[in-house]
Amino acid sequence: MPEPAPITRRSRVRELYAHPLGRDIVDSLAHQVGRSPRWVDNPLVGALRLGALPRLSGGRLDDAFVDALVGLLAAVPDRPNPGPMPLREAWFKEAVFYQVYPCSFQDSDGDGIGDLRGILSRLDYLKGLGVDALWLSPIYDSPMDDMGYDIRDYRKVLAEFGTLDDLDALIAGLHERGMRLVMDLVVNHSSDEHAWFREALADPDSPYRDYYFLREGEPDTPPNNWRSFFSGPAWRWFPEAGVWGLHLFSSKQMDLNWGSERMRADVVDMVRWWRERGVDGFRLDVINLISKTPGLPDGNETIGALTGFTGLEHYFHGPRLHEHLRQLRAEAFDDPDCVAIGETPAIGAQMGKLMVGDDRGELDMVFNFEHLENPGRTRFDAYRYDLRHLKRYYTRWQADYGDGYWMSLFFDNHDNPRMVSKVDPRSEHRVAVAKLLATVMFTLRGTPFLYQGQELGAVDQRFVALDELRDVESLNLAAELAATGTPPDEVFARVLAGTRDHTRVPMAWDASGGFTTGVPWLAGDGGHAEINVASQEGDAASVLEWHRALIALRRDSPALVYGETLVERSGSRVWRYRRRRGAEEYLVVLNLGDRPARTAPPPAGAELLLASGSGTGSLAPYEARLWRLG
Ligand code: TEU
Repeated sequence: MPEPAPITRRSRVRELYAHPLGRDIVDSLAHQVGRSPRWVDNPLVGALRLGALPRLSGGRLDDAFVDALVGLLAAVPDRPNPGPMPLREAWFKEAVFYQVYPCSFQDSDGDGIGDLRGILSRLDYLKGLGVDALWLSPIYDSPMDDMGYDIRDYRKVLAEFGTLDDLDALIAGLHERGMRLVMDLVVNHSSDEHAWFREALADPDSPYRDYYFLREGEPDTPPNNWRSFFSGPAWRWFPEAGVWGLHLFSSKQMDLNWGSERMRADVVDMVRWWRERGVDGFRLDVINLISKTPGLPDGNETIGALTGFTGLEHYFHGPRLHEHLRQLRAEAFDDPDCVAIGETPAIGAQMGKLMVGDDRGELDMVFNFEHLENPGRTRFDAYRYDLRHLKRYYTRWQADYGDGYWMSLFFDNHDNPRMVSKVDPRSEHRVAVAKLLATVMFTLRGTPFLYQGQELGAVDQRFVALDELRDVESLNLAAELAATGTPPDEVFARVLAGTRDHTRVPMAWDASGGFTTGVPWLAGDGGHAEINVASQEGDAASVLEWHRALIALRRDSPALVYGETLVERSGSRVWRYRRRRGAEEYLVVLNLGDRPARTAPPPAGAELLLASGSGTGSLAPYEARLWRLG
């Protein structure tokens, strides 16, 4: 394959689109402004030169934007297409993962905060559901400014969660049951209370000084114009040391400098230490953000306005990202059985492939987020999610990811409201929507990741006031909106639409809660008292039993794990696809809307395995059906 020509101002839009990063950027911009990326296929659009975009966009894009784009693509070398790669089998492709949010899963000592002993006591429930691997959100020692994503000591367990002995017991408990443990690895930043940071701040000559981005200066002028994901500037002034410190997230989450070789070596040591404790893999928090453009130049204002995050182009896919990931893989997760899942906000399919390709030696899977919102929408918009977007998105991704790349499949996590509520908040549709989403997750190609409570069809919490919320992102956003004069009821409505606390409420084990004997740290039960484990267990019509059935089926069906995906033609409101491997074949038919829909019957001889409605004739609203064809 010839090396593609470098992208310059004279390049054409179609050349930009042929570059992996360029393509993702175009797709993502199209997504943000609510347009189909297919406009690039129009020969007139494809022939446009990048340098002409400012004039043609009527001022929405400026010259600085084009320069930023060109600079970005130059910093990320393209790679020749590796050609077809064989399908590699692996435990983590066959496994069902389940994310536990430690604060809210099970409290064992009545302090209202979930803990490791509590999780241990629920392993049989998870095993019974068919879960193979548990992903634990951070349990490390932390001041909990961002619920543990601000780590004070990477080798210690937060006292409220238990001890290292409890963690060892959890690992043993999982392994005895044939299950595995994936830990959250948060190394884009550490807490400002981490010993490295305290030493770096206290002593300009400390070897830890270059573990972070600390810049001397004046209290009124931050070193650049970057914005934090959690509102406000990405810089905090430390008057005691006369320095600014970079924090892309909260002001207590200081970004680590991956340019420091010693810092990287310390991270590798720490990861190896966890590996030796028996951990089977890692979910790498915001791992695509670790490499920053040297010199930390100002972000382009147009990109800032389009994305809401000024500076993004200088770190979302930085110049040394792939080098750092390869080092981490080679030195810390050299065992192919140790799974590495990257959490990668703001990247698209092509950049994802650069990290997970079997030829890359980097990660095994990434979490992308574009399917979680409809085009033109953000998490803080209150709207009904249109499932036709999900169909388009997954159809595209499944076709684009050949055998050499593997996808993660997920809807709920600790950073997003419940997908069921976003699709249709009306309680009469809850069960059908939850079953439809589960059907997609367990029958498409990719590894399913359940989030606690999703298996029950849990819905958003009905918070009634701002003071019920605990999440730093929500509270900062509320303060920012209030400061710009937004009326209080509007502030609350906006924050409520997207608050991460919706999914952080305690797990509902029975009608009275069952999470704690004390007062829960965050009020709520994930919806109504009737959505709980006890009321669904053994009820064949329940969302929980639907999950159990699908998971069991997937376990025994290589076609559902490794098979090719063949999308059938249908009206836009219906999604039909087959999964096939050798002689084994399945057909999935889904009604994506809230009205009945007609669809062709399955081929003669098909055996109906599961239906969330009647299984014959027209599809009921959101009905999901699954047939075995051969
Ligand atoms: O999340 C990163 C991330 O980009 C988001 O999902 C984030 O919650 C939000 O959208 C920013 O606007 C990871 C963790 O999952 C999250 O809980 C942490 O707060 C964050 O990183 C920082 O560690």
